[in-house]
Amino acid sequence: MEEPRIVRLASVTSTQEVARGLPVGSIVVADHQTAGRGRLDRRWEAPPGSALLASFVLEPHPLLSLAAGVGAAEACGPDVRLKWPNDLMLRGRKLGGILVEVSRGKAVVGIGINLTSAPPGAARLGRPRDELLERLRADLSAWTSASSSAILERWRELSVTLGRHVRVDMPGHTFEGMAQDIAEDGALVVDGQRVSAGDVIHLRQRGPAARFRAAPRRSARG
Ligand code: BT5
Repeated sequence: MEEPRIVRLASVTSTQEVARGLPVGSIVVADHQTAGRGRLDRRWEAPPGSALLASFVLEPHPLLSLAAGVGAAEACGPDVRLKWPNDLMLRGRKLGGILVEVSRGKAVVGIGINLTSAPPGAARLGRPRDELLERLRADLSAWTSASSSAILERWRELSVTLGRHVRVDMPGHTFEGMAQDIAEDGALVVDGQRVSAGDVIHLRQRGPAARFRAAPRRSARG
């Protein structure tokens, strides 16, 4: 069996492209991406050397996207929260993003986190890259082997989306409603409707005190 590899690159189109050819357990890290990708064919932009840009090759898992979000949020630190599906948020601003791509029995989880600079309106973490990469490795590995109920419970605690009035943008369909819960399969439940792909926009801000408070603990279901 092919051994997992850690590939460090100065520049690459996208770490996702290199990672998809490597065995499970491999990691690709780059200083710079010339064609960094977000979800839904969007771009991920970061000046050279300013961000953690990494792709992890993992076993597929039904709640991989949520598990990766929880692991990445915990690796970043106690103030980092999750906006559905798995934007990393710091004090109401986007700190990082996660792109999960599954093909041929492997999942490639791409994570971009702003460290020393961020686009206007976004946040940055100001932590050394290699130390954060080590934490990410450990936290992703722990959360991708956790039970579904543990992943869902922790995601609910870290979420800044639940309890918010949101606009849901799906291909060909937009509606507004209350983000009520996350379903067992990771879909967001908005006014009773399941949303499993697309974007949500938070419509009304909570008060300033509530915004920086940890989400209340919810008990695990079932
Ligand atoms: C994401 O997409 O948030 C997933 C981003 C994943 C990036 C990593 S980097 C390593 C790996 N290799 C890749 O090629 N990709 C992964 P999405 O939710 O679609 O958000 C994309 C949107 O975020 C863009 O349309 C911009 O509005 C915004 N954006 C772009 N660069 C950003 C940055 N550095 N910080 C904050 N927001 C950014």
